[in-house]
Amino acid sequence: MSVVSTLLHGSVAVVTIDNPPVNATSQAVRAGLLAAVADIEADPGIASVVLRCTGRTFVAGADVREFDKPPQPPHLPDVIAAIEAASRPWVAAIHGSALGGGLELAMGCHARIAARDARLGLPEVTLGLIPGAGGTVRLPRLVAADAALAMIAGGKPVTAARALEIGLLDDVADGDLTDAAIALATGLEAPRRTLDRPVRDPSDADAFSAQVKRFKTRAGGQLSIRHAVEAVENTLVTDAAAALAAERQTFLDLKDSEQAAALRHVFFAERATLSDPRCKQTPRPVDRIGVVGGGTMGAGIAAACLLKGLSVTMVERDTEAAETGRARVAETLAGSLARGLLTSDARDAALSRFQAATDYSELAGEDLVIEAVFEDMQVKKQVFARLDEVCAPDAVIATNTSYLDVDELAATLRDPSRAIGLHFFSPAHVMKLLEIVLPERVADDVVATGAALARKLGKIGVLAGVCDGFIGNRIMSAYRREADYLLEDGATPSEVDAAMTGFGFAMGVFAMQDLAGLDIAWAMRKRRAATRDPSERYVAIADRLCQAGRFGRKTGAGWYDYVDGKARSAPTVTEIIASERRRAGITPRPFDPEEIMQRLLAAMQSEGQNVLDEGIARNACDIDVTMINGYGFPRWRGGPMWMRDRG
Ligand code: 3H9
Repeated sequence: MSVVSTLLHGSVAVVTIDNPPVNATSQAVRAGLLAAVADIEADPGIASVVLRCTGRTFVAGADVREFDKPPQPPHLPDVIAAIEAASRPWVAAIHGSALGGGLELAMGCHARIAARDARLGLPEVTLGLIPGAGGTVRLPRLVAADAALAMIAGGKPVTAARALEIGLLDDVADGDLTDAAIALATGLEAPRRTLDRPVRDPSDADAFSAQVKRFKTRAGGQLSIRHAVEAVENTLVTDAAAALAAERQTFLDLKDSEQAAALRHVFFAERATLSDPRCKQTPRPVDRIGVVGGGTMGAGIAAACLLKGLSVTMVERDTEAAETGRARVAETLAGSLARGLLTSDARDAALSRFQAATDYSELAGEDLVIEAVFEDMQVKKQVFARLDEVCAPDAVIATNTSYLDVDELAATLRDPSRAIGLHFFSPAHVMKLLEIVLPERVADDVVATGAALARKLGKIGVLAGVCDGFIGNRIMSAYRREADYLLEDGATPSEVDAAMTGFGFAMGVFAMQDLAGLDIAWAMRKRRAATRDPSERYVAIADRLCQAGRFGRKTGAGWYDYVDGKARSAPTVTEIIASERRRAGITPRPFDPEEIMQRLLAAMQSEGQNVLDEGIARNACDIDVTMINGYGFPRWRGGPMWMRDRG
């Protein structure tokens, strides 16, 4: 069967692309489309054309797997040009997603109609690219330049309703999409070519300049965003042919860039984290979730589940704590409502699926229960014991611990095979990463259940073995330790933080500690002091800060002083660092940002290798995905292990 086929409905030719999984414009599709154009042009009986796809989506873009190989003709811009130049009108019928080259194809058609739940976007920047088949030239001719810039430089798709509102779609279909597209095509007399339209200036010139500036700032070191902005600016002042040529050249240059290779690596790595055969087993049900603990983490987990349509019962120790937990959940959902992420009806529906209780017996009917109580082994063991009593025998019992020994916890259950670690990141309803921690005796279908929950929540699940800190926190501890060494060796907190933000982290390690609070890590260090290897280098600067009551932003002072919420370098900290250097007999020396980053990266990579050697992570890709989605490692650099392996 050909990947592109044509059927006649009266005088309307329906051209169908069938290239699973996402109808990417692979070479065979491009060739098939070009042949279809030629056949249709040669048939005088055809009055108009509908372009549609089978399967779950319209064309989701160019075939990313082809980007590592030399381009094969026919090239997508030429295929789109042939469709646009056709003598009969073509209508794109969009279901699922029209992304990247898929949307460019649709914009080369002479009209567009979409199913109500379709999404349209140009996500190329997220792959280190800009659109390469006319997207930056055609979109600003269909929609105002500000809306075009938001889509091209932001990379986020828009809903069908929004696409209709801004002029990207001609219609939205509620019934059968192909029938509606045929009706639309039948009513069109002549092709209206997008490239013949004038560019649509921004609705507000000043706001547009500010938007351009915002994107350039947000780009940081990511080249694709910067180039995307420049391509739109160029389209507004250049004729279409010159703008197309410039866009194509930039696309080809970026396609071969290190950043695009890194982002492609991340794209495929994120989709492969749950490829373990256990994740493909039939999972246990995960519709009804129990959460023990209504603190920040518990409430965040509850909200994450409610936002994805699950039912949640939260249990707290007393009525007051249950009420506080309920209020936290309601507040989180209100925040999502305010940001337009859900409607008020959906919020009300979510709240109707939620109850906060004080009696563990309320958890008897839940499919999976996650404990999110205080990070203390004894407290967590008590919770597990209660859960073992009340939960159904096949319910999965999960812990949200970020460090503790999940094997030890699992062993407290009569059936340890139903225990698993589900390490969410805060805020749990926002952060994409979910470490699925596998104790030794976990049942295969419990692993599948953890994976199924990650998918349901729209999170990237990464399988991790049991150790202190699993994948992410363990690597994080190693580079934090290295950052402390750097301080003692001569760098300042702000130099380390600036090196990290210069590298692409949103925040440096010391500013981050100030945000999270220094006291929890201090308490942990004190607990572990007795078991510390005395021959290992230990930097006590953070302890000295805590002894001085500097717990971070919440106390107005930590690694920095905070005045009106702004961080300033702190003379007290400078003194503490100097005295610790003297105590350790270290003569400080200057560090440049490159050396700082080299040392932090080397620490991450070497701990990453330990994590691999011990089988805590399945592969290096999972480590990269973890550090990017849980710890702010810049995505466009591909992750620490990718950087190491690229040399
Ligand atoms: C572009 O278009 C450049 C043009 O401007 C210029 C050209 C000249 N290629 O995500 P899923 C695979 S750049 C190859 O789990 P979902 C994916 O690896 C492109 N393969 O499904 C996975 O494979 P496997 C711009 C692709 O339902 C399977 O499909 N477009 C591609 O959660 C299912 O993927 C994009 O960036 C691809 N383009 O989400 C869109 N896309 O089964 C990227 C997916 O072996 N794609 N695969 O693991 C997506 O955003 C999502 O896949 C989509 C479906 C929303 C479509």
